[in-house]
Amino acid sequence: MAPEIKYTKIFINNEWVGSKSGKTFDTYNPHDGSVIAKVAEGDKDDIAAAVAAAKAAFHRNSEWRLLDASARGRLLNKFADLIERDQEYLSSLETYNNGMICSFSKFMAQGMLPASVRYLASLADKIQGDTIPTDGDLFTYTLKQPVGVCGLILPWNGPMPMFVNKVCTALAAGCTVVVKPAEQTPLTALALAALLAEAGVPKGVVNVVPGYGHTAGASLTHHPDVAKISFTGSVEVGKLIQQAAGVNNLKRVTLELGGKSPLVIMDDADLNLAVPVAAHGVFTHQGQVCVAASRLYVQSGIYDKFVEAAVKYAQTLKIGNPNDPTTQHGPQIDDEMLKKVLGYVEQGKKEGAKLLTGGKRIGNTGYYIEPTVFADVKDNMTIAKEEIFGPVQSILKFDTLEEVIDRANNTSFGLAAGICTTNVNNALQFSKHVEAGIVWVNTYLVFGAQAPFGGFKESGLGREGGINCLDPYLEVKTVSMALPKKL
Ligand code: TXE
Repeated sequence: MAPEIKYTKIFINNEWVGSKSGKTFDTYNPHDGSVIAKVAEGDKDDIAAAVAAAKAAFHRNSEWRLLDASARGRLLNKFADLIERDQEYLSSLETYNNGMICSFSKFMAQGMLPASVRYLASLADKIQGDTIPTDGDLFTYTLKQPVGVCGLILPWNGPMPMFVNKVCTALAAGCTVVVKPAEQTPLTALALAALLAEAGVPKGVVNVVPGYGHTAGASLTHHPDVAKISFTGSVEVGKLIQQAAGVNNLKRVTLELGGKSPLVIMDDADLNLAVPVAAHGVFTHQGQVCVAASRLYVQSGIYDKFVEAAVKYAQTLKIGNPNDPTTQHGPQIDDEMLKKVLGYVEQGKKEGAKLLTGGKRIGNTGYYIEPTVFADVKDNMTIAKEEIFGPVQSILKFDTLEEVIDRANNTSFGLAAGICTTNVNNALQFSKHVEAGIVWVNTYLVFGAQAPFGGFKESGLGREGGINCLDPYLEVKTVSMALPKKL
């Protein structure tokens, strides 16, 4: 049964309002392409109202600024409790609006998201400065203070985790936020905002403005009262955001961008482990994952055997309605991405890669694509260079570890990497020399809020998660006080 759609408006000052223009946009169900709801379409004026609310909530005498740090932590813990309470609803809404298979959206709402929120909540009262032994008769210390109003721009591929991680990091640091969810997937962001209000977040601290990137998103990035932008999305838009920060008020910028992540399978790998790890790495969420293992390097000694097993594995994935708990492979997000991914498949064939399974659209309703495996892919082929963001496994052959490290690094991306090997030296060498923000050994796609996440090179700027994750949301202030005599 379809989940009830409770919220479709803009959320400002803990109230639901229509867009100032009166405009709405349709949001869709990727399973069948049907319209789910009309959502208020925010633009420049709505962003201005949301930023004004967030700015007022950040005033030094505001309820939010006067709250004890530990109280911010408790408030976030309450939010985690509410996510757990509403886990069924939230996961069904995510599946409905995003096409994420329900076993995955449930895993998030039940465990991963509350755990992340609780971790971030635990950091709220650990923000500490230093006392510093400066020369002379001075007492010097540092204060770490929230940077101010943060603009959080979200992608469609993980609407709930993106909202939860970005918002709770900013709130733990004491900032206020304006969130711009992706135009494809506004619904869970709105439902989560309602839970934050229920948890007791004062008005104006969290504001959510659904709308398009070039309008609402761009005005957030250009707004002079926004102190920081945290963005997850394409490299192209990431660059626009950094430019906007540069020509305006030098906003702080955190960017989580795309990838073309290499996974290396050594001759000595355990194939019973490596084949599913590689499939999980690229087919999870239909390949719509920034860290997708989209360049699969297999060593020559096991190449043929591996390719055969990889094809068989891809063919066993159960494709179907994402609401069915046994489904392993659901739809792509929309028609645009469907066409884009199928375009890459055609390009792969044209450039001489060997298509061994999949490669076609399934049916005519919804946006389903068969899990696809290409072998004999070469480094200079388009499918080995560009982010496909779809269920396409591209297998390349290599001979030595030295060679594969160079080839793995020969890209402008640097988000994730992986290696399957039973030789610890291979694992250590590869992990040291590969240019990537996260490296997995004999596993792939495992995350924890306790560990930093982010990319080298054009895959991003800064890190999210981990013990230092509040730092990008804080300014450091040095205070030096003259004393009659050194202490
Ligand atoms: O991303 P966009 P799209 C990659 C993936 C995908 C490609 C395009 O390869 O195929 O990007 O996806 C907002 N100013 N990733 O078009 O456009 C937009 O409204 C401010 C990787 O969906 O970058 C949305 O909220 N904001 C990725 C968000 O940016 C703007 C996740 C992302 O949209 C804007 C998604 C502008 N000028 C896509 N233009 C990952 N790293 O996980 C757009 N936006």
